Amino acid sequence: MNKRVWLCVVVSVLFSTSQAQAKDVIVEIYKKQFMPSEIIIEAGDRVIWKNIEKRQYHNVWFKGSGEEEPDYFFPDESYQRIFDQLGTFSYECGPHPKMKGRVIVKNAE
Ligand SMILES: [Cu+2]
Repeated sequence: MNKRVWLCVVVSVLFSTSQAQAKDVIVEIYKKQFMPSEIIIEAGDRVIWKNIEKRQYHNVWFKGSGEEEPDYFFPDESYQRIFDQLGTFSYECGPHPKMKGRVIVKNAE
């Protein structure tokens, strides 16, 4: 195997490995709580917030990041986001500011 082919194999293996590691992490919303309220994930993971209330709507607002408040989502709906940046990201629910959570993004090992 010449050098270039070898490099190509190594790169594609690394790439497919990092792709395979990205995972979905579920946060359920019930009785006006994010469960769990704090999660630790790796860069590239996707967080899916599922509203499992009977009738209450919510949103997931990263207010501290200076973002606009997103739309509400209703029971049986979800909201999702992929985290590529490392750091701690706090959020709350726009209509219910007592509902707070945070996402801690660490480097994939
Ligand atoms: Cu809410």
